[in-house]
Amino acid sequence: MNRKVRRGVGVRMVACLALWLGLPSTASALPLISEVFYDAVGSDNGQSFVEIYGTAGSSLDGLTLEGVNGANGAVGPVIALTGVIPTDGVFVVADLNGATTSVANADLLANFDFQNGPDSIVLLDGATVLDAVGYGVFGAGEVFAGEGSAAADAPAGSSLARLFADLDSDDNAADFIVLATPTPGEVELQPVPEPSSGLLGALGLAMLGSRRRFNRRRRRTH
Ligand SMILES: [Ca+2]
Ligand SMILES: [Ca+2]
Ligand SMILES: [Ca+2]
Ligand SMILES: [Ca+2]
Repeated sequence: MNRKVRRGVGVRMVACLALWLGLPSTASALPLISEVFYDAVGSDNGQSFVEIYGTAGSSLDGLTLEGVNGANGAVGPVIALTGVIPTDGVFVVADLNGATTSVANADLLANFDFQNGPDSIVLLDGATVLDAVGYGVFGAGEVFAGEGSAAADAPAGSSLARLFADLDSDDNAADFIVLATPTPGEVELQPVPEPSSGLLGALGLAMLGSRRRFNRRRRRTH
C-alpha cells in the first residue's frame, strides 16, 4: 500500500470512529407523550395524569391534549396546555379533585377524565398532531387515533409509559409499555453508547498516525 492510499484509509478510519463515538441516539421530534395514567384503582378523580417529555425551556402554550373515544371518534376531554417544559424535560398534566391533586410532580392542573381503552390521547398544535397514543383492542368500526398499532390497555392502577421518553418510532405497541407503578415526572431515556477503551485507543492511534504523516509532509514541504 503506498503512502497516499494509507493516508486515505487513516482519514476514513478516523472519520468512521469519530462518527461512531459522537453518534447521537435515535432522535425523535419533541415534545412527546411519555406516560398516560387514565385508570387508577377506584376513582380516577385527582389521580390521573398525562406526562409530556420535551426540550427544557420550550413553551407548551397553545398546544392541546385531546381524548378520542374509540367507540365513535368523539373528541374529549380537551385540555389547553400552558407552561414551559422544566429543566428535566418532564412536564406533568395532573387531574384535579376539587382544588387539589394526588399526582406527584404536577406542572399543570386541569380537570379531565380519559377513558379506559380502546381510546386514544392526542397531543396537538392547532390541527397538527405532534404525537398520539391509542390503547386497547380496537374492534371493526372503532376509531383508532394513535400511531402504528395500539398499545396495551393498562389495567387499573397501572400506567402506559414510553419505554424511552425520547424515542418515538410512531408505533404505539412498540414504544409503550405497561408500568405497574406509574412514574409522574420521571422518565427513562435512551442509553448513550459508551465508547469502549479499545475503540478509544484505536481512535487515538489513528489520529496520532494522521498527525505524524501530516508532520512528515510538512517537513518535506518546508
Ligand atoms: Ca378507575
Ligand atoms: Ca377531576
Ligand atoms: Ca409519535
Ligand atoms: Ca413517567
